[in-house]
Amino acid sequence: MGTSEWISFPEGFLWGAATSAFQIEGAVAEDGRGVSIWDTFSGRPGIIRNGDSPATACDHYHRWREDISLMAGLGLKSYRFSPSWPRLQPGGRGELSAKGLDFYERLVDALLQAGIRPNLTLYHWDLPQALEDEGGWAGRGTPRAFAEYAGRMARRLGDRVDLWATLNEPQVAATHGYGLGVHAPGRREGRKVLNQVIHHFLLGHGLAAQAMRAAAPRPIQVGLALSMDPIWPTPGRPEDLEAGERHWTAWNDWWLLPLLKGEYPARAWEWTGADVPEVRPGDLADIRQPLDFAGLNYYAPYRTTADPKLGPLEFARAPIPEGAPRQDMPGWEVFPAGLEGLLVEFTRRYGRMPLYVTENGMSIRADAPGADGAVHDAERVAFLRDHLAHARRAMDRGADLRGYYVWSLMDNFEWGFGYEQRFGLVHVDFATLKRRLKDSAHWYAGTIRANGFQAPPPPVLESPFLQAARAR
Ligand code: IFM
Repeated sequence: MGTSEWISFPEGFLWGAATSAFQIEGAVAEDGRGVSIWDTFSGRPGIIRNGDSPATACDHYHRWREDISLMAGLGLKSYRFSPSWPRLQPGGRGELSAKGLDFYERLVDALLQAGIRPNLTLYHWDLPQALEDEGGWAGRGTPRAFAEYAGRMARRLGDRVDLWATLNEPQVAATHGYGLGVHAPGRREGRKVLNQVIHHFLLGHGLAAQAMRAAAPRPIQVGLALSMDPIWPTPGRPEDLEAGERHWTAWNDWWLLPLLKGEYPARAWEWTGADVPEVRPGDLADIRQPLDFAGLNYYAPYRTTADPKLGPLEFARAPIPEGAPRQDMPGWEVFPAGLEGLLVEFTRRYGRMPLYVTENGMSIRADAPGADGAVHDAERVAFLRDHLAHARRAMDRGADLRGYYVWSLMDNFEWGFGYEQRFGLVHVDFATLKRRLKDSAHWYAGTIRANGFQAPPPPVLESPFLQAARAR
């Protein structure tokens, strides 16, 4: 390594790691847990790689004490997790189940006792099947039920949990679940229904935020975790920049403008024509609730490129540049400057507001203990170091970044990829369920302790949007 510098973070920066219920808990039929769309979907033949079953996952439902000890050992300041909705409301409505509540209350109490601040995401994709049977997110019943659930949860846990996200990556839940059909519930709807699903996710967020604030016994912070398209058109190609700008309007603004301003982007609405969703009076006011923070999940850039064959709402992706590093998720390039670009670009377009990187991480399929018993994931160490270095520079450039969560605390059930893709700081042997800290976990623990790390200065790679804005 050439020259390197000390990169330090402000006092109180929230160092965390993240998981989600369906990916780690297991115990799918225990203590009255209901069925979620992911139980149904993953049970269909041929859906999950290698026929892997989520029934046990990391067995966190039984091993949560050990998992909290691991977190405490790492020195985590915060842990981002999601409760399982069907464990709390097996049919998606009504009183919260006593056993379900008991589990999450014990978890939260133990986190607090270990000095770890819980950051709770209410919806990480495990919709109760009973609600999908009524139409799921394509209908208005689901956002209403979600708000009712959110209010009940905030009433019960709002005295101890102060950081709440309504939804995780609703963009992915909508497109993959209701458009492409590769995530639960596996529907392949046309554009019109998909836009309605998106509208109902937004509505669900807004109704839930209101219900949570009304019900919480003390003030809580409410936001959501977004997977925006981290658009990075090819610098110096005006046609790509134009395509990228259109992509940003039609996709990122489609989610962000209703949330922040209570309106859909007018240009994109025109392009959408007859496929616009039904928006009832009052919906947009319900959607636009004060956001205490925005969570941004970042993995890989979207290199939008112009393609004259495509309509205004379609986007083409340029191939990953030759020789560029990749992670093991198919098509995911490693591009740390993209995180800086996203944080800076978000702030430039939507204004300065508290931000968290609610997910960032790298999958290495081959992670396994070596002869010395350790897991040497040097690439993940470099990945985390480089992304954090760029995130830190984004802070100097005006992004109000308050914390960072590694995806994931431990290897887990990676949806359609089953257990094949490993994102964890902690290695899980899925045969024995033994946990083992990887080298990246040790590196992260040292970083948290020192509130900084030694790294080569990150390259200056300005977002093409900003370059263009400057040139104007
Ligand atoms: O595992 C997922 C997570 O559930 C949502 N964000 C992306 C991660 C990696 O694919």
